[in-house]
Parts: sequence; structure tokens; C-alpha cells
Amino acid sequence: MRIIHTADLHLDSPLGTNLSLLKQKERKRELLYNFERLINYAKEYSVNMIIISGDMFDRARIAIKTREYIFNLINENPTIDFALISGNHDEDSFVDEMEIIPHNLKVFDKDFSTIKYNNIAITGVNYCENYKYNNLNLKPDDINIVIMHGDINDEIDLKKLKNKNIDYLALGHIHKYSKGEIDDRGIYAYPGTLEGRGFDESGDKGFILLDIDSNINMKFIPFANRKLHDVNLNITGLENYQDIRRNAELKLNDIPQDDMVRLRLQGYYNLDLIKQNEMLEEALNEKFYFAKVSDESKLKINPKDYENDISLKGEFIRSVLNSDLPENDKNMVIEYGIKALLKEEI
Ligand SMILES: [Mn+2]
Repeated sequence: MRIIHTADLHLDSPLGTNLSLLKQKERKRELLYNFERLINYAKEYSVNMIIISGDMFDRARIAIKTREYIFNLINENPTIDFALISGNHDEDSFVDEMEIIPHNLKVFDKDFSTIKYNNIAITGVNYCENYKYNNLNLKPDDINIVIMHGDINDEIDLKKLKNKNIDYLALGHIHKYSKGEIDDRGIYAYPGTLEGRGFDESGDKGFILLDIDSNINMKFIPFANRKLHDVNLNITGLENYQDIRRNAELKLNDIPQDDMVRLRLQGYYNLDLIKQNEMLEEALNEKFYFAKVSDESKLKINPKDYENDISLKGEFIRSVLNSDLPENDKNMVIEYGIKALLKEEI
């Protein structure tokens, strides 16, 4: 048996204010279309089941066109079974509002229940805050897959799942791929989201492919339509905007143009560096689907440089450095003051 394990698709989620309205809509459609791409992959690789470990939707209220699109995809692919539990975001509303549940959509309840495929037992439970671990009784001779939603450091207690004959615990909730051991027999895994939405979901995103014969082989498959990249650039020692831009382009050289990039400027820069972050952001937006520049760099001030500076700038810097301001605030006050003197926007 071959299974895809996915979770946290968060379909129809708002995509934040970073993107233009047009691109927000486009990304929403891309996120939805991922489910169709996933089914196409399943057909191509003879996958028997797609497990969705909760948070398939972002909220309990699902747009009718989204519901219908997903419902039809499931309904039109009867050779694939879909095992779906609800997560903390989507409650039960997708299934609750269906007049007929397609026979290949396997849904679960508030307590553990099992569906069997020969000696493979798929057990699932909808999200809750207090799982009834005592009601989870799995046969030692079966290959046992258990589907749950939650954080293993919070509502899911891995200790209570030890020695329960679990072979694979298909988890959802954490948006980054990770895996670990439950006991001598079983492992748990989070596939992460299928596609990153914000820069807090950067890096490879995809699903887990399980091949089951006498044992379980698992493999992470990167699948996102676009990848988000969170890249640091140290600007210490750089002298002007062109310098920053060259270094940025060098650093981002290998990133495909359809991807999304956040460039974080870091390090310490000299007072005479004029950064032109908006111009840099514009230039990067021409190269990539979306780019954003976050300036986290700090001004480097050497008080000795201004000991004998008789200009207004020198006078200003000396008076701030000698003031009672907290050390952290001094550089910020100097930076804004200097920018004001240079008639720059603050
Ligand atoms: Mn969740």
C-alpha cells in the first residue's frame, strides 16, 4: 500500500498584507490547485490513500466554491481513499455540511476509530484538547497507522502513546517537516504545510510518501509550487547602494525567479552609507515573483571619530553619546538625527 501523508493545507487562508491584492488572489488559487496537483501525483505514482492530518481548511467557514472544488476532486477520484481528520482550525464543518459523503472520503470522530485494509489498520481521531488515550487499542500483529492533530509538546502526550503498537503516527499542526521516535516500534512525523504562505514558512515544503509492505518506508517529497526564501545579507563594510545590490544579487543568484524572497540586511554599517532599501526592493521585485527587504542592520558609531569633529553632526553625536540615554537607544537617536540632518526620510 502506498500512502501520501499531508496536513495543514490551510486552504482559503488570508495571505497577509505583503502581497498585492492580485497576487494574494493568485496565491490563494495556487494553494487550492496544490490539492489537484497532489491527486495527479497520487494517480501517477499509484498512491492508494491520501491522509490529511487536520487543518485542511483555514477556518470553520469555508467558501462554497472552495468546498465544491475539493468535494468534486475527491468524488471524481474514487480509486484514491482520503482519510481526513479535523484540526484546531477547521473543526468538522467540511463534512458536516455535505449531503452525501463520498465513499472514498474516510472521516473520523471525537474518539479513536479504525478502518482496515487487510492487515493495515488506519486509526484516526478529530482534534481535541484531551485525547482519550485509554481508548486506543491496536492489535500487535497489524501495521498500525494513527492520525492525530496537535503539538507533541502540548495537547499530544507521546508518553501515553508508547507501547501501543503504533508503527506510524501521522501528525498535523506543526508547519515544518519533522520526525522522531515514539518507542522501539513506532515513529511519528509532521509533513509540514504543503506550501509556505509567509516567510515564517520558508524552505522546502511538501508531503511524506509512505511505502508499506512488511514494514514502512517513508520519504519527504518537496512539492510546493513556489518556495519562500529567508536570506540574510551582512552589509558590514559595504560602501554604497550599488555595493549592497551587487552583494544581494550574488547571494540570491541560485533562487528561481518564480520564488519569493525576503532579504534581511544585517551587520553594522557606517554612518555615510546611504542604503536605498526601497530601490533595492524594487530591483529584486523585478527579478522574483515577490521580494521584500527587511533592514535589521545597525549603525556602527565610533565615538573617537567625532571627538574633534566641529561640524553640527559632530556636535550632535557627541551630545548623544555623552547623554544619559540607555546604550541601545543612543545609536538609534544618532541614526535618526543624522538622517534628519541629511534631509532623508525617517
Ligand atoms: Mn493546527
